[in-house]
Amino acid sequence: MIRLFDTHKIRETRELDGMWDFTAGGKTYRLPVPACWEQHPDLLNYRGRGTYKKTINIKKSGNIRLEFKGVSHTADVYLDGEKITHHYNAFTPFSAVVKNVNEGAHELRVDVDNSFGESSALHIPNDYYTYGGITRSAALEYLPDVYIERIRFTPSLKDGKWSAETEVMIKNLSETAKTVTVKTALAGAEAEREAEIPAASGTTVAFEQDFDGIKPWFVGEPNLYELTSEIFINGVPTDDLIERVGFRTVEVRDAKIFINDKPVYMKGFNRHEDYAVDGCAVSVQHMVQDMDLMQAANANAVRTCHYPNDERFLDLCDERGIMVWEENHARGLGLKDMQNPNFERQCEDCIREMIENHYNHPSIIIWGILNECASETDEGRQMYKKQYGQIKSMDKTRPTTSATCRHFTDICLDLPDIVSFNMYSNWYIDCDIAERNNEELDWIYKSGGENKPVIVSELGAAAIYGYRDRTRCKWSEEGQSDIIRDNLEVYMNDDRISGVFVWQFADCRVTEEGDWFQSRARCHNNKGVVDEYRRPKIAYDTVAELFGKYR
Ligand code: ADA
Repeated sequence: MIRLFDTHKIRETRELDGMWDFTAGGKTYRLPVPACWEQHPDLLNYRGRGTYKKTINIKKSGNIRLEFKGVSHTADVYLDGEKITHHYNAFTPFSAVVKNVNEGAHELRVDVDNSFGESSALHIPNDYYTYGGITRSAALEYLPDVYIERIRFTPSLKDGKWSAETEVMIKNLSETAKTVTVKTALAGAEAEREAEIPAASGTTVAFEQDFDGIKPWFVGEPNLYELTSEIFINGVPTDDLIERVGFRTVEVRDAKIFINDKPVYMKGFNRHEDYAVDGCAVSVQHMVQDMDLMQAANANAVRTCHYPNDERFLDLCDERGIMVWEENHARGLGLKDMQNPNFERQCEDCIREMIENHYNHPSIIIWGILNECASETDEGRQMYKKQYGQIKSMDKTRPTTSATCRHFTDICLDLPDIVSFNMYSNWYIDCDIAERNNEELDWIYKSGGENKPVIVSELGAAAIYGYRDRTRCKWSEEGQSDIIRDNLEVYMNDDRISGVFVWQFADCRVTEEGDWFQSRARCHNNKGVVDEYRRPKIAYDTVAELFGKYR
């Protein structure tokens, strides 16, 4: 399943999910797509290359588009042996358009690589696992010569009245200019315009409209609208694209976050896309289970640490009225990692693909970048600045942030709209939490964060599921619960703080490479309040209690 709603009524599409041939290490398998290859008993720790193949039957000659929602982490795609695209990064979608494909059977091949090395600046040995495979859904689309590539929907609120700009991006694959009629329909309002699309090029058709009787999207009030765009040539409908949008604004002022002019407080979890043996190919039913568990714990927000998420999860957040902090892909990269010759380009691609693909989700209210990277250095600062600049050039409507652990040394706090810090009081450092929090906030205000909202982006402690100990020692469920309780009591009762995100929702696998095994029992990050099978630890109930009690 590609999305949680239908994105086309006119364009013909077909999902490519199912069984594919797979070859690795000289052996051939039948593997499911989407899935991680680590689910196969031969490939539990396999890091390297693998080749997926599938015969696709094209039912009418013409243009096609092959869309991949996620391949981990590098993909080279071939149609009948001819390379059609290359893509890096497990966590962003990509597609390739192939013109004039003949009716009949064709071989689709995807060479996948999940190895670490210089060519991969963002997937490195880390405190989460980089799996291998076609890990999110794939689809085949039949495209007419003139087709709708994307829609951008930007709502605004003035004096209690909603208006919006809808931009329809149209592409022409043919060698002659084409005249089309573009029509949109949203919340009972229709719009129409003629447009000339130059040969082998594209254009954007924009509509500005006022709307009456709108029910806005808000936290816990997930009012969504279907936005239909269609193109007609000589009165005949030839292509369409449907989005699901919400009317809401996000603003940051007076050190607070506002949605639709109302202040909001974020009570959230950090969530990795990782589920026991499924790895990062989390199924829809498990996404729903995660969301049910998070909501039952009174959360109203989620941080997609540390990469863009599956669009179906974002769809779910839209549907549930959950606030999302979506993040580009980068965790714990020191200056040396950031100086990898591929780093800047790979970050730029990731941010572009994240915003282009996820712009219309009302649930996304913050764009985050570069979790715990080299924000204490001048070279690092240049890269933070560049990435914030790129985000603002693509989206002026959402605030930005970055989770820092460079306490007292970070020189980038003046750059984002929101300051966020990760704080493991009483796990990594034993201290008086309230005192430590005051020191942190004093430093933030003196270092560029004055008048900005502040979020505690991570707090937490580890526990091994089922390990109970009446000494309440570290690694026991009791110890984890105590630490989380003590931290939440301080932060949630501090009016200077606009939100808290517990690290983390569920235990996740980490790489054995990079020495993570030394501090990560079971080669898992065990700070989940549920384990990797979603079995709740004591801390789950503690979070539910405090999230329910405060704010
Ligand atoms: C960091 C980091 C997380 C995780 C966490 C931990 O703050 O952002 O990805 O590694 O620490 O468990 O120590």
